[in-house]
This record gives sequence, C-alpha cells and structure tokens, in this order.
Amino acid sequence: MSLLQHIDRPSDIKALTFPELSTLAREIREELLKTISALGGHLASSLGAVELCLALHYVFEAPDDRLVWDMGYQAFAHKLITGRRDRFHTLKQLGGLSGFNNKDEGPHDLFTTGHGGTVLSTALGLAMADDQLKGSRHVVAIIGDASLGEGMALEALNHIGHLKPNLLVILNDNKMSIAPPVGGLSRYLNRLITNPIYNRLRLDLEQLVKRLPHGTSLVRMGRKVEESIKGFLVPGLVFEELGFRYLGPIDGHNLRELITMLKNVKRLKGPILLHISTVKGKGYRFAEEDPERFHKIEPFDLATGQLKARPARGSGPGARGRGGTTFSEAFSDELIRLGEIHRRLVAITAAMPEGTGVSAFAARFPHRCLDVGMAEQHALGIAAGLARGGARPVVAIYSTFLQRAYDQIMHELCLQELPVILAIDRAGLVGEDGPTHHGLFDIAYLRVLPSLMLVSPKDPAELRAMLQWAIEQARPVAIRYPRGGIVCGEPLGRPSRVVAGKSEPLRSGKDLALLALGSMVYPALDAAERLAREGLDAMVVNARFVKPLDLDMVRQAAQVGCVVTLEEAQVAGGFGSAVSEAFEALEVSGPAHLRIGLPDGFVEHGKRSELLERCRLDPESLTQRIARWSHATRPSADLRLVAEPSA
Ligand SMILES: Cc1ncc(C[n+]2csc(CCOP(=O)(O)OP(=O)(O)O)c2C)c(N)n1
Repeated sequence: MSLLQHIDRPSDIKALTFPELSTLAREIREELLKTISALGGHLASSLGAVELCLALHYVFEAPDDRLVWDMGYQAFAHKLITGRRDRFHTLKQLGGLSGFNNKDEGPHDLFTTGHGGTVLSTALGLAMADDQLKGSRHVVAIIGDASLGEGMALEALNHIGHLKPNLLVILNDNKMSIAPPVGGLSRYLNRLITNPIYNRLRLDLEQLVKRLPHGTSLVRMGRKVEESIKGFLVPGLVFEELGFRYLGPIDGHNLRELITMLKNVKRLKGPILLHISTVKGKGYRFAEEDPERFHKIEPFDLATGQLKARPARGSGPGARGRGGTTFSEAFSDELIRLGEIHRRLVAITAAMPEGTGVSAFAARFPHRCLDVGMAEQHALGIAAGLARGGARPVVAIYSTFLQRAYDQIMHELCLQELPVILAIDRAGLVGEDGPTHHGLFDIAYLRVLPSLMLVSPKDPAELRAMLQWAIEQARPVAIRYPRGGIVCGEPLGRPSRVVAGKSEPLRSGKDLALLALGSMVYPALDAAERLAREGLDAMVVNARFVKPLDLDMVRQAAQVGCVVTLEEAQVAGGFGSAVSEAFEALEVSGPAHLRIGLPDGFVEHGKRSELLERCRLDPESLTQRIARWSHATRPSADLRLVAEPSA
C-alpha cells in the first residue's frame, strides 16, 4: 500500500521521515500524472509545487494556520493531503472537485479562486483580522512569479510593506507564466536566482561587521553604498525597500532545505518574502521540456506525452464543437489576414497568447504583437495609447479576465471614443474551469458604457466578418464569442455583410419571435424546428448587435406579440434587458417577453455541453421552455403543452 493512501489530513505527514516525505512526493506526482493524463487539466505547475505543499503542511498547522494559494491550480498536492484524495479522480468533472481553490471543499481552502494576483491582498486581510482578534495564526500566501506582476499583487506588496503585518509570502518562482514570462520584474527575479551567492555573502558580511565597534552604523553606511549600486548586485533589495525581509532564493525541490527554512521563518515577525526556485513540470520529462504545453493539457498518453485527440487551438478538452473550427481559430487566422492588410494593426494579449489565438500572429508579426504579462488593466491602457497614436489595437482577452480592466474600458477607451477592438474569447460557459472562469457578465457590464459597440457572432465565419467590419470602425468595438465552436447544427456558410446596428433574419414565423445572440443562434434555429413540430411557427433572428440594438428588429418582433430573447450570459442586464428597454423606449405596447439566459447565481464546473444542458440552454430544453411559456402566454392558441422537466 502506498504512503499516500494513509494521508487523510495534513497532520498525517508530520511524523514522516525525510526519505518517506520524498517517497510521498513521488507518489503524489504519480497520482497527478495518472489523473490529469486521463481527464486533462492543469498539470505542470502542480508538478512543480509538490515539495512546497508538503513542506508547508509539515511545518504549519493548517487549517488553524492560514495557507492561502493564489488561484490554486498549482496546489493539487495540497488537495491530495487535505482529505480530498478519494475524490481526486473527479477533478473538474461535473459534481466533482474543482480545479482551483474552492471554499466549499472544506476548511483548507478559504477562498474560491481562479484569477491571478489576488492572494497577497486576501492574506493581508486575514493577517489583520487575526491581529484584531488577538489570535496567533500564521498566515502564508503562496504566489507565482508571473502573478506577482498583476496590478492587484503590486498594490498589496506596497501596502504590506507599509503595514508590516506578520505575513509570510512565498514566491514560487518557476520562471514561467503560462508562456515565458514578461517584463523587468521577471528579469529581476531571474537575476536573484542566478546570483544567490552574493545574497549569502552580503548577510555573512553584515553579521561580521555588526560585531565591530560602530558595526551597526557601518552596516547602515554599507547599505547606502549598496543602494547607490543597487542596479548591479543587491538581490532582494526591491522587496526590502518595500518593507519585506527577503530570504532566498532556495531550492523548492529540496525538502530538507525547505522545511528547515520554513521552521526558521516561522519564528520571525513582520512581512517576509521567501523566494523559492522550482521547475515547472518537475518529475515528468515531457512537461519539464515543454512546460507551456503542459500548463493545461487535454488528455494525453503518459508514455509519449502526446495528446489522445486532435487539439483545438485556444480550447480545452472536447471543445472543438460542431463544424470543425473553433471561434479562437477563426480569430487567430483572421487576425493574421487583417494584419497583412492593415499594417497598423497591433495585437495585445495579457499573458494568454496561446489561449486567445494570438501566438500565430506573434510569430508572423513579432513587432506588432504585445504580450503585456498578467496585466489586464495595463493591456487596455496601452491599447488606448496605441490607438490615440494612430495604431489599430486588438486586445484579445478572456471575458472573465476583462473584468479586471473594467475602469480602463470606461475611462481609457469609451470616454476617449478610441478605435480599439476587444476580442472577448470564452464569453459564456467555459466548462471545466468553472465559476471563476465563466464569462457570463460581460454583456451587462459592457452595454452600459457609452460609445462602445457590442456584437456577438453566431459562428466562426461570422466572427471573421465582424472583425473585418470592426477594423473599419472609428469607435471601440467589443466582440464576444464562446469557447470552442458552434454547439449544434451545421454552419450556415458565408454570413451576410455586417452593418452597424443591423441584425440578420434567419427564419420567418408568425407565432413567436426568437431573438438570439451569438452562441444561442444555432440552438434557437434547432428549437424553432422542434417548435414547428409542436405547431408553433417561430421566426428566428440572429441579433448580432447588443449595442447599437437593431430597433427595426425589435419593432418587428413586438408585432409578432411573443418575443423570446436568448443569450449565453447572465440575464440581469443582458441582451434581453436591452430588448426590453427598447420596447419601452419605442413605446410599443404589450409584447410578451421571455428572457432566456443564466439566472442570478454562479455556475459550477463541468463540460460545456453538460453545463448548457444543466442551465437548460440546449435545444431540447429551450423548446420545452419556450413551448410551455408560449402556451401560458397565448392560451387561445391551439398548442400542445410540453411538460417542463424538473430543473
Ligand atoms: C487575472 C488573471 N489573468 C490571467 C489568468 C490566466 N492565467 C492562469 S495561470 C497564468 C500564469 C501564472 O503564472 P505564475 O503566477 O508564474 O504561476 P505558475 O503557473 O507558473 O506556477 C495565467 C496567465 C488568470 N488566471 N488570472
């Protein structure tokens, strides 16, 4: 029987010897590889953080002590030794364990997280709360080198240095973001790792000098001299100047060194930054050789490291959808095509070149592609500057991460009326990454902003057409599209020309008007066919524009009398709300209106197709909902009632 099978709680590892801990680390890696090669998911970062997880739980008394992980996909070893081992095979599956930290999985995860750079602020809050309650908990925040560059993390660093709480920050430096890291901070961290000798030398020298008469003032003087040459040789000084005590770098795979260091650090007061160096993908050759590919991977063959199925660019497991092409692929190809025509087009990504499909553009036009790192706010800011300066920026970003840059959209783009294109990928239900990653709020938060135009394509071909249209506009344009491809039906072929504020009628009908947005167009067409079999004649419109809304379409729909709006987004404030507001503005009286979308609440994780069904956005559920509603709304009509299934 393996050691891992005996670990039900963190206290079970405390009696283990160093050789046993090493064996446990190996077994954990085997478990990670077995599970993730079968299911797909985040892998390389967790492989690199196994010893860190063990050492932390060995030294600290979680959950009394607070171990708080940024995001959490790198802490699967933490899941395995905190009572979740038996459910690990359900990772990211519907009803199973989350692929991130999750507050509902027990006391060891304090927050449900998935967005990077948040942990320093929340850990600071925990430390301050403990201080107020006169507690004695240790608070440890674990953050990756790329996430440290997030605006929120830098704001927290600044504040921690000011407040000087008892807080241990562990910088888990694997020298990688998803892709290679970006920027001066990562260069600086790299220098710290490659020049550790100087750091040791400095501390030894300080101890020696302090023993001399007037030694302390000599040390102070020495530090001043150091400051004047800090650009060269002073590791950790940036953190020290911010108010931290900087320690490290140490080898994050050497359990003995890690545990000894953590035991020592545990006794220290004030903010400490412990810099540890780890290898992303540690212990699995293919992941060490190509950590970017193994950051998050589809199911693969353990022996060869090759995927079991054909990969979809910019998509996760099983995301290709029907019709072969994904939205991300169409975006990627069209961006290059437009880049050939528009020499001022600049593509921007915030640390997601592969996921957003920008990497092919970067390979073709290296000087016209900017990876700004994990810095969504900055991505929008730089886009504004570029646009004002005459370039044509396209910011490729996931819906969920765009939330980070909301004020920049208002203040830097919309208020300035700048022609920036926001290519918003993963808008809608994203699947296995769950509530932190679903892109369900963008319509509500974007459509209230003046000067912005907001569109959504029904399929990848229409996304291309919308990009071609958007590049000609003199105002900000946001294009939202989902993960993967179309979810049902066959692609309709070449889309009609995109015209500002104009929808695309797809099917005529006299009983109902189905106004569908983006990913809901094909399910609406499918539902219309099914409704016809129920005796309901439904008109279907591909709305295309949330803003400016096609008012002719709204008027025409109102005349039908029964209007159903369909969107893969939160209903509150969404496309349906826009249509409803338009009825009021147009003073059209009395159309019955059913708004279909996501209700108020967070949606769990699971396959995209499963979630669409669970949220009753698949064609069959849509048909039932619409028929039932229509029957209730138009009691005189000769309709067969379709029973509503229990939700
Ligand atoms: C705010 C935000 N932006 C982007 C992402 C997408 N993302 C997930 S992991 C990651 C890289 C993180 O690198 P690092 O912090 O160094 O951690 P590592 O995986 O290397 O341990 C990125 C960009 C995110 N989760 N959150």
